[in-house]
Amino acid sequence: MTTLFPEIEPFNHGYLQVSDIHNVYYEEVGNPEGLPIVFIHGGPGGGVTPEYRRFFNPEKWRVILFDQRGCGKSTPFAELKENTTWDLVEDIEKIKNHLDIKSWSVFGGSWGSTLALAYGQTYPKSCDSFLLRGIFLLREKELRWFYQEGASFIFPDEWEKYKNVIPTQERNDFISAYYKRLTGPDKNERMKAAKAWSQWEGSTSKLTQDPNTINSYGEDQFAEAFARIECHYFYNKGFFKDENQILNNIQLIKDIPAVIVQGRYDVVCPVETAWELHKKWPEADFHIISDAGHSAQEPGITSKLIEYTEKFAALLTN
Ligand code: STX
Repeated sequence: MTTLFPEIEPFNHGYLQVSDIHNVYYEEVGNPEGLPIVFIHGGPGGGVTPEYRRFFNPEKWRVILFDQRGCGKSTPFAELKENTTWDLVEDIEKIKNHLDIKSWSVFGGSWGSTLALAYGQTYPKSCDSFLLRGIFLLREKELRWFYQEGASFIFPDEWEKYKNVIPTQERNDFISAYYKRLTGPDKNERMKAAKAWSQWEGSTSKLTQDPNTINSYGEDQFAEAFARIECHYFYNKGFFKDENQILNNIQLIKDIPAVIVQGRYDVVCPVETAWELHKKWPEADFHIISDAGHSAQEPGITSKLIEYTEKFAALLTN
């Protein structure tokens, strides 16, 4: 099993103004002369953490990580205005151009896989390879599974806490009920909803529940951005015109080297979606990790991802 590379500090960081109101934080780690790769975090609204820098051999890769609009160190915090999938796709291309990069590899898990694919299909010539994990395509059945009924059957104890924030008469549509509270004027209501929403995800992300993960998802700052931004994207169906848009456009990227890594016991983004993607994209390598849930920190998933950052570094160097 391969584990994360050692802790590392950025050699460069900054802000890029991407709209009248939004400034996006980015950082670069590794080798300034190395192969460029962009890290696309999850949520939406999750932000980057120092651990995400460590999937990449720092001698081979120049890694660019950034906080998507409204989260992490990006400003304004938890802002939902001018915050859509297509805004983020443009931000990625703007960061690439700002850093004078011609093309780069794209690494993303969960919502990061959704955004990586949306970006790749918009700017295929910008992409050297794709490393995708815990596939999420934001379709109705995926949202329904996690936020309405399905995952609730596996984690009924955790579900109860998520459910109880919403009065019985509104429980036929949890996403709308949460949206109302997360965007409402009452700060207490907003934070209560934000914590319950975030901790539901924190308590279901790993094969074995980890109290530290659950607590960190429940921290005020993190929960507010994560819950508000996620719910805003899901309430708006990811701003896709057609929920099958990504699956129906794989031909745009099919010849770009790619790998899909998926935990068998992923309860947040069940393997069914990765399987459908694999069927539409047989050219991409496909790995189901037999003893893993959703998180990138699952040992089998971390190991497979690093195997591929090494493999693609060699492939792209020749
Ligand atoms: N959202 C799944 C997702 O993208 C439905 C996600 N879940 N947790 C995360 O992202 C973080 C690890 C970024 C907090």
